[in-house]
Amino acid sequence: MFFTYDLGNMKTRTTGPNRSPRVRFKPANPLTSPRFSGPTTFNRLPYVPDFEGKDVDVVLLGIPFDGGTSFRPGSRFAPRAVREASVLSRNYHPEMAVHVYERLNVVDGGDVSVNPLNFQKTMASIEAEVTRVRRAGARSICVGGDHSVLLPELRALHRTRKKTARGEKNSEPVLIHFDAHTDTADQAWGEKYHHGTPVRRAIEEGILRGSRVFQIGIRGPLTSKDQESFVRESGIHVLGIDDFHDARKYRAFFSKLKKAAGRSPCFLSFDVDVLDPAYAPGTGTPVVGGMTSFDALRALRGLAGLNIAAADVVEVSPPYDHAQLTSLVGAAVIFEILALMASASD
Ligand SMILES: [Mn+2]
Repeated sequence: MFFTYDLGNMKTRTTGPNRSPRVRFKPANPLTSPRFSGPTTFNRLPYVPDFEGKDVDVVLLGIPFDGGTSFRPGSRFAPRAVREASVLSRNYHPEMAVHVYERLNVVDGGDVSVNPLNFQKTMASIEAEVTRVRRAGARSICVGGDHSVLLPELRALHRTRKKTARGEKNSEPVLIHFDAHTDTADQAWGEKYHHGTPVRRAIEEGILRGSRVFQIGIRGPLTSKDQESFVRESGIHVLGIDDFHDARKYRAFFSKLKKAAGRSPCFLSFDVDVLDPAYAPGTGTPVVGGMTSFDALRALRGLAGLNIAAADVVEVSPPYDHAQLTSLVGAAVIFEILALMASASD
């Protein structure tokens, strides 16, 4: 017998206020096809690269690109490794009391076509693909790739923002950024674009306001004190790792973030190096003294109710991983993001 998706779940149903029939895409059922069988897609979801017109809510995209790395390469292999780790993903999130696939049509949209020898062409391709997802009325969750992929994703979010009656773009986006680093560096070897610069470049391009950026888990050491000046001058909010472990400062930061975000579209960018290398060793630029996996999941769950419009999970580097530790983190974070999106949808 050949592997099949659980087509019984893909029946046409009547849901929602407009009672439109919706095709449901669901993960393959592990009780009929074991988790180690069949094609390896994100969360064992159907592979649907032509997702337009299918009433899809979320498209998972791989970005197998590490041409922006300044130290350890290898994140080009992350989409494949995270897909493999994600076969253990499940459906129901008990802590948030949400069944993801009862609320959302989710598919694996495949990989963005990258050019490993051409940074700018790859950036353009990422922007085009995320734009395609958004024009199809869906949200994107991209699995990098190194963190340079964030900039074209933010460009796509900016390009597809809805306009107000007066023709202005409304609801300024908020960036919620989990990372060990602020990613506000300037040049490296004379190059403006690499995985340490996407937040700075987005602010300089005017597609993101510094005061709408909330960074969590940041820690040193830094190359020089100057590295802090861009963050300070642009008004970025930082919850450094010491304050992350101070309950009062933690609560104050998240309440400030939620107040600022309101119903605005939020971009959630999760760099796995926010975790201590003990929990996520397979990453491009490890920094000791980070948070645990549980700390990260708890912080993500604290974002329930926000309008997560797009997200990414970046900097998993499988060649430096052991026993799939880091890939499993990547897969777990994807599920948390899906649960956040599901809990905020009606
Ligand atoms: Mn980063």
